[in-house]
Amino acid sequence: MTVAFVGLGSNLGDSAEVLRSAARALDAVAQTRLLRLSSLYRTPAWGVTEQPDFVNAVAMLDTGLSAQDLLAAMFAIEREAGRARCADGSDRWGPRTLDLDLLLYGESVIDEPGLHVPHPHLHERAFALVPLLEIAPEASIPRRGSAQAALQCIDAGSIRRLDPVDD
Ligand code: PH2
Ligand code: MG
Ligand code: MG
Repeated sequence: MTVAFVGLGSNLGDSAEVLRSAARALDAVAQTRLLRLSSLYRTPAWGVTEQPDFVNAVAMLDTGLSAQDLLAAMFAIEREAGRARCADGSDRWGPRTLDLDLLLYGESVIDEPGLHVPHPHLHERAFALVPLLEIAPEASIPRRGSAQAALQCIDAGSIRRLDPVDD
């Protein structure tokens, strides 16, 4: 079994409900159990900033699946949530109903077409590091060091935890 961390993001539709339902779907994946789910956070869009704020969270899983099989299960959950992808990848940075990113898979370093673990941007994204550290304060990013140290290098000031009643 391997402990894996998955980033959840949405900025279309009822994002809070989309994320909670995605967490239940991750728990239902074969050989996979949801160990922890972070709070939900409202975060300004990173990259292409002219789009609505996101709601982000991180899930900690225990899985018997390979990273490749876990990723395939994540894509299926995205599709179920109504996520459409452009074949040419042109919507990569645009609004989405659900985005699931494999952030960490044990201590593994994987670089294959379509599968890069640790997630190449994890260390520079407060919207992933803040929820990750909430549920795994000791998390470390292979080849980069502690997640805590990574967060200290970036601005996390505009990440807001959603009140359970305020989503
Ligand atoms: N995901 C992106 C691009 N920008 N910004 C925020 N705040 N949250 C995201 O999940 C996010 C983003 C591409 O996947
Ligand atoms: Mg993403
Ligand atoms: Mg993604």
